[in-house]
Amino acid sequence: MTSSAAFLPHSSHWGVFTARAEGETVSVRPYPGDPDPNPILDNFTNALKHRARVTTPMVRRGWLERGPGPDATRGSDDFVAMPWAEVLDRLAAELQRVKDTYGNGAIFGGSYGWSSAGRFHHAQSQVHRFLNTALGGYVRSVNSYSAGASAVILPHVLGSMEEVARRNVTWEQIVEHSEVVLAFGGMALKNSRVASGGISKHIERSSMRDAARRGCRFVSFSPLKSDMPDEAGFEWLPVRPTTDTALMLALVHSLVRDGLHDRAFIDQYCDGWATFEDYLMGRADGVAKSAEWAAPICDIPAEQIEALAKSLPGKRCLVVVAHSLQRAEHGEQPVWMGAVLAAALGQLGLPGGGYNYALGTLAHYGKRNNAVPAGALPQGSNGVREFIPVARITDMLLNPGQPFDYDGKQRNYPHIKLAYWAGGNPFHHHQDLARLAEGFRTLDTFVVHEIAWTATARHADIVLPCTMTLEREDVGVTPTDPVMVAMHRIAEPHGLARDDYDIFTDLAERLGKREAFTEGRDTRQWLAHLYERTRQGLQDKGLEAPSFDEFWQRGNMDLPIGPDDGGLLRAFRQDPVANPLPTPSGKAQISSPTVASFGYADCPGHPAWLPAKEVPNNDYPLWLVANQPASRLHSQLDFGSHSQSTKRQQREVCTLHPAAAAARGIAEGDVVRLFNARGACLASAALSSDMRADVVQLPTGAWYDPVIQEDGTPLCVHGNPNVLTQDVGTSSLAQGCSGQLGIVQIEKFTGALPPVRAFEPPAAQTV
Ligand SMILES: Nc1nc2c(c(=O)[nH]1)N[C@H]1C(S)=C(S)[C@@H](COP(=O)(O)OP(=O)(O)OC[C@H]3O[C@@H](n4cnc5c(=O)[nH]c(N)nc54)[C@H](O)[C@@H]3O)O[C@H]1N2
Ligand SMILES: Nc1nc2c(c(=O)[nH]1)N[C@H]1C(S)=C(S)[C@@H](COP(=O)(O)OP(=O)(O)OC[C@H]3O[C@@H](n4cnc5c(=O)[nH]c(N)nc54)[C@H](O)[C@@H]3O)O[C@H]1N2
Ligand SMILES: [Mo]
Repeated sequence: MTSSAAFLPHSSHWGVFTARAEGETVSVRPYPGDPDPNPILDNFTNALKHRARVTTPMVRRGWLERGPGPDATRGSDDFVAMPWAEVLDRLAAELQRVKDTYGNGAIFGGSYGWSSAGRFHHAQSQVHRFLNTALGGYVRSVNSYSAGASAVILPHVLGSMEEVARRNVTWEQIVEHSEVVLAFGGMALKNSRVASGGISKHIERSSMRDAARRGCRFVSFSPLKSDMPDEAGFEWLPVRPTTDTALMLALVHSLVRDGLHDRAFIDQYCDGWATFEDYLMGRADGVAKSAEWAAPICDIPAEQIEALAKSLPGKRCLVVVAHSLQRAEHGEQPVWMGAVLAAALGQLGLPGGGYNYALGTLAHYGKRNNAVPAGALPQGSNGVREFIPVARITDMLLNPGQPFDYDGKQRNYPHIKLAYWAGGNPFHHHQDLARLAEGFRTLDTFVVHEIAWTATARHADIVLPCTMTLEREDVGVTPTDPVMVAMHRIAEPHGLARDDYDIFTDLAERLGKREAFTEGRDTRQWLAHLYERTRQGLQDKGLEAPSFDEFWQRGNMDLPIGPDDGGLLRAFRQDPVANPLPTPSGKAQISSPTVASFGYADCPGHPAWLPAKEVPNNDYPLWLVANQPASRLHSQLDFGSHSQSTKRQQREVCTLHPAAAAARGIAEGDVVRLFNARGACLASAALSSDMRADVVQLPTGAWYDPVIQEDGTPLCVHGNPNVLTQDVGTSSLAQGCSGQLGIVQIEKFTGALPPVRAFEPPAAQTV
């Protein structure tokens, strides 16, 4: 039992902390050494016993009465409470039925999502391990919503996305060396205060301040001024969304025209420059990608582009491209072009210079890596080879058997009968939610483990209540933070909630595979087993290596950190023969014969300006920027007190320019309706002149709460932008998520304001 007196250590994706539960409330204190704690921690304070929690296993009435099968009432049906033993019997039988009738290739366990920070109760790892060890495999998903395009393009150009983002330029180097930081998509503190697995010290704000004080010049290219903190003392270039590649091309054009590009560097370290230069200078297509050419495309004056280009040569210059730019049509292009810009300046691999994809978007980047490893739950081996790029979920559900392109190969969508989700919220992360709901209605059975009644849980057939992180023990550690946390249990599980691990153990038992799933370990034994990897690493280095019990008693433990060595790009720069890049030429691919050989018109063999298909028009004249929320992580704990404190009239707040508002008779605080052909949502309007006038910004994460409009499309009364976003891949190459941007019209909402019911459980629960 937990003593209510002591504050005990715990960790979350938004920071390390200590906490104490008293009745329904939790008091939270950030890690004492954290200079800039994340206010998202406050979302824990009222979460434990919130009415939105799932308290008992629930089964959808239609599934119970009519059995498994496609069902149009999924998402609007009632639920029936069922005892654990009975629901697990039925679920085990259904898993066995689907496997026996259709094979493992009919089970989707993609289960994308961030779940919670502990390494053992990492829900995705748990569900994957269960499906592998107890059933023999499942159709998986590859890549992420975060970096769907960059994960595929970067290995063709420089090396793996993780290497280029995470073992590269550090904040220490920026403070010491950088003279110019060109940040495409900005470097918003709201984003860099989050890291998967938890972080103990948030240093981005002070690093930008210190670098700026030394004289480092920060330039933020973004539709929103708020994407970089004042501490950076930055210049703001409000580029038109989706057009950064044109802007970067123009910068390089200006350098090449004036002979200011670093030819010696290009000759020694780059492959395929000539092909690219033919395109850049217009020798290939008759169009020079000059500043005059780019200016009307990206809405930045040509003189400003020219002046910026001229100011860069000879300076220690770092190019940064945010994840957001590649979460859009042709998202591969700015990621590739950022690398080419840094190469043209001869900066790749220099301390504080070159190209660090995604630096500033997450607290993982710009940090040194730990010198000792951390354990991870082994996932077993998967007997199914088929996969989908993660954001093609609806395409898969609606088009079984149909072909799709991916990274040079054509594949076919599998025919899925059962989907199993634990630790993710597709009705948060996916685009075109009406279409997603249609996809889920084709299933025989949809199983979800959740802590709360998200829209995903509401669309499921079997909803199993699981513990939230505060209700269980775990080990918190991430490779880019030196503090390892013994995550103590802060409170008893709410209602009948159980750990994902215990649920899967009991299901594995029913399938005759308990031992294969558990390896005979209970939770504490697994924690000690995972910890052993780190303890061994400490011992191998001749460092103090406390036993698990001692670590557990101490609560927090400092791990040794590795050198600030610049990773693969620095090693390559120092000795390109001994340390070639993992590309076909061993050099930076300015153009790529491999990508060219795929023959994709939407992703040619060198970075290119390719206009998006969905751009503002007469009906929907504004860009929607659907970016990450400041007040929570994605949709997690949207009912938490910090997230709630930022809502107005219970709705999410959207921000638009005073000119756009005035033209529509919209005033600060009005409830507005954002709409396009796919659907609509309500939000409370805030006005800001620190943004482009053709943009309306609505963050993701308000829980989907639909009512059906007259034309049959959904109106989310709470403010979820994914009713509006389009569900298309970034290109045939990566098929990544392109949900960052959309097109909308906006009007003052004058009807009777519908209540927000997102946090009301769908049916009376019996506990
Ligand atoms: N329009 C638009 N859409 C986007 C984006 C965008 O920029 N624009 N960004 C995308 C990006 S980058 C991402 S990463 C995704 C994020 O998408 P997700 O990762 O799916 O979002 P989360 O809200 O973090 O979902 C985690 C879920 O796990 C649940 N959970 C927490 N702990 C546990 C646990 O221990 N067990 C179980 N079973 N469940 C648990 C939480 O309650 C929550 O519902 O969204 C993407 N969607
Ligand atoms: N508080 C908080 N922090 C988070 C998260 C969260 O949910 N909440 N999620 C985390 C996750 S999983 C990820 S992957 C990262 C995501 O990191 P990002 O994807 O980089 O974050 P976003 O906030 O979606 O986008 C950053 C900014 O890019 C700008 N932008 C959009 N389109 C364009 C464009 O075409 N050109 C230019 N130049 N700028 C553009 C927008 O103004 C936006 O504010 O954030 C992480 N950090
Ligand atoms: Mo992400």
